[in-house]
Amino acid sequence: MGWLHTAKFLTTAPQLHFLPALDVPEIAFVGRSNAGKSTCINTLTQQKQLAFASKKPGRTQHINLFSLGKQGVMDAVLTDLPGYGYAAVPKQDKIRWQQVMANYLVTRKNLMGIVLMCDPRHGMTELDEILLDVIRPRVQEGLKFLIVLTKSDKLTRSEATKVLSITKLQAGGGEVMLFSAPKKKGVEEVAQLLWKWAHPQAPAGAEPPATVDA
Ligand SMILES: Nc1nc2c(ncn2[C@@H]2O[C@H](COP(=O)(O)OP(=O)(O)O)[C@@H](O)[C@H]2O)c(=O)[nH]1
Ligand SMILES: [Mg+2]
Repeated sequence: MGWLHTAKFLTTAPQLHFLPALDVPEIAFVGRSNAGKSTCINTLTQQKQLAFASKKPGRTQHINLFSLGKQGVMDAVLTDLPGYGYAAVPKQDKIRWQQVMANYLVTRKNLMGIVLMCDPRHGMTELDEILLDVIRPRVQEGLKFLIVLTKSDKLTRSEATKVLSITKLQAGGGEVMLFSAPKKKGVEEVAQLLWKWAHPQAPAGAEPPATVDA
């Protein structure tokens, strides 16, 4: 079983200060509503109930944590942050949520990587750019950063090549990967990268982080 398949719901909280302090590496998933974040997390972890856990009443605007690790030994945590930019959300709630998210991204101690999900048909939106500005100082201090271009099955080959090179210019030192849930494109590449982030000391080939069952 692949490392990401070990994901289990750990806890949920409305704000950073309700989260337990942890000393394992934490990787946060962020993105606009409808960018494909839940689908991506489900595909990577091969577990439908994870994003379901984040959809339970009262949890959609929460920070949801999932533990990772074999034999029940937690060695990393995935964080699902609520999507932003959903037009129907009242303005006060939007502002409140932006503050919760910025607070988490700037001050969460064990946060070591951020995965930004982006629908390549819309490209990087203004809210994505604001998020990049918020995390830039931490990225410059070594925080890992990956932009996942979701739904790549909806692009032609030349569109995909173009959006990949444009997004690489915008990524400010982060990596960019094309992803498609139905085509299983990029699943293995993203899984490998996240495993390397969480296990920087591991020798090459120490663990096969396969996510796709052979
Ligand atoms: N064609 C295609 N559709 C996708 C893909 N990922 C997500 N979607 C669709 O995009 C919509 C939003 O996906 P969802 O995962 O709920 O986005 P979230 O709001 O960011 O969690 C749904 O209709 C998904 O079926 C993908 O890789 N390919
Ligand atoms: Mg979702």
